[in-house]
Amino acid sequence: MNPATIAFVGLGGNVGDAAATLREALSALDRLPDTRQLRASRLYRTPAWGRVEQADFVNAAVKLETRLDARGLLDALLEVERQFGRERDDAQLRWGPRTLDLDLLLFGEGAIDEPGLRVPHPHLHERAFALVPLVEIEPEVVIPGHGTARSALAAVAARGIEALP
Ligand code: PH2
Ligand code: MG
Ligand code: MG
Repeated sequence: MNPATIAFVGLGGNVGDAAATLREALSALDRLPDTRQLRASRLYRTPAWGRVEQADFVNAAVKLETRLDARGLLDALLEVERQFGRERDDAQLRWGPRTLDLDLLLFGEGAIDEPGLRVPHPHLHERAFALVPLVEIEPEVVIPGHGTARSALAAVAARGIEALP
């Protein structure tokens, strides 16, 4: 049995009723094997980042304790994305609209750099839509190479991000 590891996952979506999708995805994450949810952020409405000509996103973050390894957790996240109708194919635009995006933000305290699996998420420290919910649940968590989540958020523009009621 693997040791228990703390992981943080970012959730996002901007197609259909993204708030409802994220709420259901949060409970799907809580049901993953050998995994339990320790904390979930509120849902936030966030302006699209990277490719701005698309609908606002809804974003959230969750803190998990898991006995899956990083690859096992990543595979489980991709499977949940598929269950929610996410299609990954060549036609999918980079940074384009999506029903549900689950990103492994942090896994334990270290860094991983393997094909398809990079932790910390390479853009985490520069994306307010990921940092705002992360700071809500764990402001002092360290993003390896970039200091705490709180200090990373202080260095980026976070305009237009609002918690949903
Ligand atoms: N995801 C992207 C690209 N841009 N912008 C916001 N606000 N939220 C996202 O989750 C997001 C994005 C690619 O994964
Ligand atoms: Mg993403
Ligand atoms: Mg993704």
